[in-house]
Amino acid sequence: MRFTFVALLFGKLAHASLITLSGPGGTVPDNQPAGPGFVANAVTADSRMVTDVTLTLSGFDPTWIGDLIIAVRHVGVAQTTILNRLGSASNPIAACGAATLGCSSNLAGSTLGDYTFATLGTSFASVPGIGTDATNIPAGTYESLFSMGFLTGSPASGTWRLTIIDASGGDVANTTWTWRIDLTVADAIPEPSSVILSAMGLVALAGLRRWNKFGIAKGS
Ligand SMILES: [Ca+2]
Ligand SMILES: [Ca+2]
Repeated sequence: MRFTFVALLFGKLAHASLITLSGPGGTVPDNQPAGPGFVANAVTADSRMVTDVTLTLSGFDPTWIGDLIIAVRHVGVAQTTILNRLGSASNPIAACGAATLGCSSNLAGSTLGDYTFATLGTSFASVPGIGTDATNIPAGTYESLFSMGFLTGSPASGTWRLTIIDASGGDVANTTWTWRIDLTVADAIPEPSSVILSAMGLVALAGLRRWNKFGIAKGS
């Protein structure tokens, strides 16, 4: 019980902030399996430690999600693949039959809302009708093929790159969409409120030590 109490106090000290990198979309060249595809770069000088990363696509309407290979890179540091021809052998979903062409369902961001890709999220395999050409996949947060955790654990500074490849002919994506990469970073300098909480935690620890010294808390 007492350790839980102290952990609660100190747990509030782990502050985090968000760095948002964003930009306009554009043409995703059709039937370009070897790339380069659509490429966008964004630079930050912020050197705080990255603890989480998500990618959000807004207003994006490709009509065959299995055409897409989407990756995020922290250039020269790390990368992860978010989609790799969903429903194909490289990103299999039973409902799509692991067919070479992948799932034929649609993203419909301009009418349904944003698609966010994260380490934890809805599995595309659980989307009703995912194996059907006419299905519009609901907006929401979806599980990345590979963990976004590959992009964490380093200072945020540098170039972040979004790459979207359309690897098969037909079903061309729209061009008027936007992208956003959100980097959660650990704050290097405690905010005043956390200094107060830190002091409260130290006082609490001192109190527990006193209890232990006099044996009052033992066995409780
Ligand atoms: Ca379709
Ligand atoms: Ca295509």
